[in-house]
Amino acid sequence: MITTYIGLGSNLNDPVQQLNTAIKHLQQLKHCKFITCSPFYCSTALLAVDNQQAQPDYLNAVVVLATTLSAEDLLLCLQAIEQQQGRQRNGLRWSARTLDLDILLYGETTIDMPHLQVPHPELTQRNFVIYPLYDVAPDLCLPDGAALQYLRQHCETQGIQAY
Ligand code: A4P
Ligand code: MG
Repeated sequence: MITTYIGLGSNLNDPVQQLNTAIKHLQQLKHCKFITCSPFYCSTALLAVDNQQAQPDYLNAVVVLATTLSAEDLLLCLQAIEQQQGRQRNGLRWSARTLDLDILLYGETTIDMPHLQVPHPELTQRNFVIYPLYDVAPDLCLPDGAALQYLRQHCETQGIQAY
């Protein structure tokens, strides 16, 4: 089985309930064993340069799964859960969302396809990913050798707080 780390994010329609519902869905995923979920963090919305419209704060967390699914099949399962929870895409980058599920890491595998990049390309830049990831895997190293402990010690501390 491959250990995979899933990033959860929500800033619409009761984010606490959205994350809790998503966790239930992840616990029921076929070919997956639910390992654990991080604490929740509240963070200021990071806006895209080309979509600067103000947004509500986000709730973020990380779930750990062990799976026999391929990374591509796992992505399809995650997108189905997003759909079930009313995710809408309006064409604008990084718009507010009921639920976003990203594959942060899939074992030690590096994937660079048009529709799937793993590790998630923004992982090392985002405190709302690094904080919860560190909580569930403090000894983890990324495929390029970067230690999560180093990322946690050096990442931005502004704009994030434990929920
Ligand atoms: N895709 C590629 N790699 C992956 C991956 N590792 N996991 C593709 C999941 N999907 C991946 O995603 C766009 C496309 O990314 C998908 O079609 C998939 O094939 P999307 O969910 O439709 O759109 P998105 O989430 O708006 O785009 P993107 O680029 O994934 O954005 P991010 O990185 O998810 O960032 N601020 C705070 N505080 N907290 C947040 O969680 N999230 C975002 C969105 C912006 N600001 C935030 C937060
Ligand atoms: Mg996404």
